[in-house]
Amino acid sequence: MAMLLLNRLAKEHEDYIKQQVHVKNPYLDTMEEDILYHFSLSTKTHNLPKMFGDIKFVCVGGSANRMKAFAHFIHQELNIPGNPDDIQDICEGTDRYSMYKVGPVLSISHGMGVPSISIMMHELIKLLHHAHCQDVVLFRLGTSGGVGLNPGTVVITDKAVDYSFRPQFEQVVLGKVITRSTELDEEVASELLQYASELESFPTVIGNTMCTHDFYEGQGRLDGALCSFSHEEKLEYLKKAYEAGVRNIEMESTVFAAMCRVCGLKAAVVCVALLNRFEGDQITSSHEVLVEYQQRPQILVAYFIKKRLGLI
Ligand code: R2B
Ligand code: URA
Repeated sequence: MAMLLLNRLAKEHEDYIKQQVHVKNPYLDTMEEDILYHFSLSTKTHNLPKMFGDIKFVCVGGSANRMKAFAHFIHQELNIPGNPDDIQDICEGTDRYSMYKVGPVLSISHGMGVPSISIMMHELIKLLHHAHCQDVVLFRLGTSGGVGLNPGTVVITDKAVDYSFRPQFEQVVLGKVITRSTELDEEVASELLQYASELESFPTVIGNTMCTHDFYEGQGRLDGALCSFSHEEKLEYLKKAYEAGVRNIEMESTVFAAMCRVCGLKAAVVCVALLNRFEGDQITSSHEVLVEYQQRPQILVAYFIKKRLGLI
């Protein structure tokens, strides 16, 4: 009997540890105050557990307007009482990022590219840690260039890969390159795929997402201010990417995946393809069409959140 109880307690403790946000920095605990500079928040001036302790889902995306729109959308989807126009930008003290909290959902913008999202992720993960959040799932909701896909197709990322199609993220630390794995949560990805088929609202595939450090030459575009390769070389690279399982190209997934993985956070990347890169480089769809495309990842993730909360 006592043994059974001990085993249960040990299991409960193990689960509790698993659900925590693990910051991997021994210096953090020694700091009297932690200023989350780019969020304009601090452990001394803000009660982070009170403000954020109930967060279960964090949705991040490049544009501040899109993440505000997502906050309004999720407010409506979760039937949260009150006027959505009263949702405040928690980071209004800075114009680096925007942050909105709607019930258990946090919606944050991260800007464009790896350096911008990586600064945001450091401060977000510390925020979740200081707030003692548990069992949090993170989503990047984004736009991307499709590789062999029709515009409007939603891609759930299987592996986030680098320019050589490797599932890893390279970071220079003290002048040396360190490599981290970019594996994402398989369960969350397959749950999302299942929900996409239930929704039947737009084409959705699962595939690898290539993350680059540039929108133009870095993604093999022929329409930048510089172009150091031919049309044929571009197509050859995209063909190789396709053969390696790449279905879309964007600019943040590898560092997002790597940081979540190290800190024990479940994460997924859901991006809509704005164009098929085999067919061109310029984004020619109308504003209205692009706005509708960008709602697709939001619709899918909102459905996931509602399922997880037992609302549908
Ligand atoms: C997708 O779209 C942006 C570039 O237009 C970039 O942030 C990304 O990953
Ligand atoms: N975002 C990208 O990074 N690439 C595209 O082609 C479209 C959106």
